[in-house]
Amino acid sequence: MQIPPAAPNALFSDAFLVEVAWEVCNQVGGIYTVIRSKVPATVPEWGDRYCLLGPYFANQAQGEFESMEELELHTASDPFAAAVRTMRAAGYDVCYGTWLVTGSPRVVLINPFQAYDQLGELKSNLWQRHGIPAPNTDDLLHQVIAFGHLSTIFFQHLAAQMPPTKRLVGHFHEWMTGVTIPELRRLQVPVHLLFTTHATLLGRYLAMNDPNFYDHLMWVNWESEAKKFNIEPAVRMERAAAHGSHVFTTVSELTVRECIYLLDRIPDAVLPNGLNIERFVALHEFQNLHQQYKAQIHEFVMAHFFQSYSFDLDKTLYLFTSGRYEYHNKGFDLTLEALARLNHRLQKSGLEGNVVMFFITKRPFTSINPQVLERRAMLDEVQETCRAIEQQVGERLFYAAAASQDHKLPELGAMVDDYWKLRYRRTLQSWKTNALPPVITHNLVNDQDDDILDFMRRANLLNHQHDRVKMVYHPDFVSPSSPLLGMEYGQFVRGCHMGVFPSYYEPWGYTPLECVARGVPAITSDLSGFGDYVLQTIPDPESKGIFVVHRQEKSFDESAEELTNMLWDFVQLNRRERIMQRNAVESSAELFDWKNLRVHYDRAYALALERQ
Ligand code: G6P
Ligand code: 1S3
Repeated sequence: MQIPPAAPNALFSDAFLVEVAWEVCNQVGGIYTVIRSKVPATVPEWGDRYCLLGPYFANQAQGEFESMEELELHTASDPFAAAVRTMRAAGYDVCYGTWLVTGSPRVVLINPFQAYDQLGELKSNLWQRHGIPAPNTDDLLHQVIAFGHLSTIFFQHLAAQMPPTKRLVGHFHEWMTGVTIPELRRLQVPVHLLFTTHATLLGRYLAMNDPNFYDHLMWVNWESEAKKFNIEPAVRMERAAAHGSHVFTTVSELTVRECIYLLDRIPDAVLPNGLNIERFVALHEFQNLHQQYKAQIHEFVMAHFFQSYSFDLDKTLYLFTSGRYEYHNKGFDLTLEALARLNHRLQKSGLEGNVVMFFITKRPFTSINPQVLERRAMLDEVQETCRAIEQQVGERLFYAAAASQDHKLPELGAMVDDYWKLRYRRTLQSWKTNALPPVITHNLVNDQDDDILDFMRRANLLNHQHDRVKMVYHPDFVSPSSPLLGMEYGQFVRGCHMGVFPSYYEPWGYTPLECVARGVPAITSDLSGFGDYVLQTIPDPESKGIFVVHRQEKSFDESAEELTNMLWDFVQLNRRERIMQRNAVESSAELFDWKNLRVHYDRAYALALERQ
């Protein structure tokens, strides 16, 4: 992989950096992962000269943020603390402390609601000074405007606290924080400004609504489209930030195209996303974890399917996709089509084994399907009965062995009490059913109008016994407190065999990278920033277990066939080959470590410091 030369560190020794994001101590989506995972690589470079800034939301900050003691704040000598003190003296409610994540960075959080009484004036200023309209009905916009105003004040105070020989860099992520940029320019506050867009707002809307988005991109009239989708204020904020910053960046070459056509500015740099990769000293450890978490998934699968029919778990592969519910953008449509084709091929072939495919996403639901819960509870009952029998037989066998004269293994069935024999039979009798295993684990609010379910019904992919590809649509994120898949998302990923993410629109896309970081092979697409980056930087990515479906200038059918072939090849690997492939995936994870990718940020900061 080509890594650009590092910017000389001396460049930054006289600079302070504030990184501003809506998702600091406030998890919403992918930007949280960017900011949080980058901290351990940023802090060693910037040290005490680095601070994050975000909005304060009490519920979200709880557990993420630790406030600095008053006494410590009063005596702290850094300019961030000094700016917080002067803001407080001016009557503002500003928190200063530590973000409780690896790297423990300093963080300033400002409650946007304290400026709500000035919203009328702030909106009118926005319109008059920057031509940004703001309706009365959108509360997110209100929060953004209020936070933008308070962040501007923070930067004014901070700039005033900077020693004369020191320089200040402000790095703003996404349109929600970008509204500060044109104000800082208007007020001529001495800050070197960077703006990073992680996706253009309009691009996402257009991609969701236009099947030929990439062909039409060059001809889009941003203003009329923004009005059509009712997102004009946010789009204007995004444009103002992109045009007002000294250095404008985005996360992938794909988003560069959107920036050019939808924001009318060519980004100065691309800042690819990384992760904080933690590798085990012993290679077999991550393989053991796969085995351990796969056993947990086995339990779910037994509960879900075995009441209706059973299959050999040792010959079952677990595939999954996950992410925001954007049926077309996330490539759920392509994945389903390929799975239907794979099912057909497997049925025709003489190959053994099954595939269980998990769709992990978030949809409004009323409850977990009681049938699914009941299946789980009944499996627990089967397990409890087996354990009781095991214990009874174990104790009696031990006694019989110690007392034995003839060294023969006694009849084990005779060692079980009638009570447990009957309970075993009763449990198993009520365990079996003729009903098919449900394809969805929860009761959706609107089950009649769901694209994933629609496809499964149309394609008759409904978990029949003869289906070789089984479906589990789990419309909620995986969490340790769930009674179904009670595990962390990362553990679930480790337990699976492959992640499938052939997105149509994906500025970067962390999901395949999260697989790679855990040594799990992944499928991505050349329309996702990550896939595009892989194609450009990794020779022969397939040998590293990273597969890129070609979607650029390909029809849906062609891409579906390519994806089917990838899955087909994967299901034919034997265990040894899968283990070797996982080793290869895991060994390539380091390429995506922030320790290597941070250099792109360094170069952007160096450029911003050159520009005034
Ligand atoms: C890991 C474990 C092995 C296990 C294998 C199963 O490598 O260390 O003990 O046999 O996983 O791999 P599979 O791809 O069949 O789940
Ligand atoms: C965006 O979050 P999203 O899921 O709305 O930013 C992420 C981080 O850069 C990126 O991975 C993703 O593709 C974008 O879409």
